Amino acid sequence: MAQNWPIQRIGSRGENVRTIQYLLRHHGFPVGVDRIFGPRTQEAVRRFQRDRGLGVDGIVGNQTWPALIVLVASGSRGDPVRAVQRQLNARTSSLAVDGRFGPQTALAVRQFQQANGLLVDGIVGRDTWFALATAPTAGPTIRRNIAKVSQAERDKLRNAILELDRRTYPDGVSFWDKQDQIHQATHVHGGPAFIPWHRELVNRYEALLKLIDPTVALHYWDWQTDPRTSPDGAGGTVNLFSTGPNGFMGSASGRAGPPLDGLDNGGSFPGSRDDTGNPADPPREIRRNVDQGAPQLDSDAAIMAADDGLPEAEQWRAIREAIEDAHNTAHGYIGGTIGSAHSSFEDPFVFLLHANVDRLWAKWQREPGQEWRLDPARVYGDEGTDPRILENMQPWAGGTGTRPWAPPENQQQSKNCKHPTIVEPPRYED
Ligand SMILES: [Cu+2]
Repeated sequence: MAQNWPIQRIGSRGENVRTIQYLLRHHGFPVGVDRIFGPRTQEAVRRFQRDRGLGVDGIVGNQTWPALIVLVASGSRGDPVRAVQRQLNARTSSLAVDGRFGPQTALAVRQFQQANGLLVDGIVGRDTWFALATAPTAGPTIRRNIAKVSQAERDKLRNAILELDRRTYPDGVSFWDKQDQIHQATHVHGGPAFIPWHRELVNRYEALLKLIDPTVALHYWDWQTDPRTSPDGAGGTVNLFSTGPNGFMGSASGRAGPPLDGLDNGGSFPGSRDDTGNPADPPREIRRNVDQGAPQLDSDAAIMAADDGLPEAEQWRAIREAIEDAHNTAHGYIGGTIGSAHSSFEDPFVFLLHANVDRLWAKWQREPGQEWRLDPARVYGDEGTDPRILENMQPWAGGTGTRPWAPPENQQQSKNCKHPTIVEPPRYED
């Protein structure tokens, strides 16, 4: 198969330029790594081409790309690994760009290979380099009100959600079914870790969605609105519980059904997860029992005011309790599968709800004049020394036996609620 590598020349910018700069450095042609293909990069390319007996034109295309790339695999070190880590981060990963090809990088490479239909071997050879140079990269992720984005955007999200059930971890559990297993293995409700733990869950889920489609974002349901008639911002309304193969989240009452019908066992108990206890089997049924009207819960402004007048050390506890309370009401309002903490992550709608939980935390963190709420040492106030804040988050730290974060894959990642990737709020548009 002829590979048409993306042509990079003077004036080009972006991740591929940075990759070329890293690779030039690796081959002994030092150049700044700044993502801009300027005269110095051009000159380094010319010298590289002369050195390799290639046509000397200062342009990186089908001739020069294959000469620049090197095999990168577990144990590799240096600039080529940095190039791979940067490319992966431009999609979905949040790897440390440390030039060391360890287990996290290997996992990210395998996920990228899986998402792009490549041989899944965790080795960055020619085909994987080519895919890294050509597969779409993610734009900045901004989570928006799901009723106010375009129909095409909702369709894209739905498609990615469904596709996650077709990709599996090494234990045979699909990326989608894994979410329920994670939630069941880890009980963090009603305490200081509830909101940060769910931020990690939501971020990781969005990263999986981006493996399928790098342009997708995990938008949120504004729980002040009836999800059947949520204002679209243009004078109309959107039914988030639209049904049929081209619908969004399926029915608001009874079994969700199409388009989510592939995610449950059609309502039948035999062979369901509830019957076999096997997380790889679908749950019996995704059910809804949405109440009349909109949920009866505090306005965003009232939630944001929950900590007013309190000393800094006590503000976090007040706000997290107010958010969790409203969240509990929202779960009960949707009812059915989401109405029970035990089964709520069997229904994809839960992520739209939890993106809203996270949005409110982010909103509070970004209130003007309150920069301390972005500081890991201060954001949790007097709960900052609570063991539940300080212990590494499970199951990703490998402590619950949940694969692939436990043996035999051992892809554990240790971070607690103060980790910068937890405290730094994702971007939301109100
Ligand atoms: Cu919840």
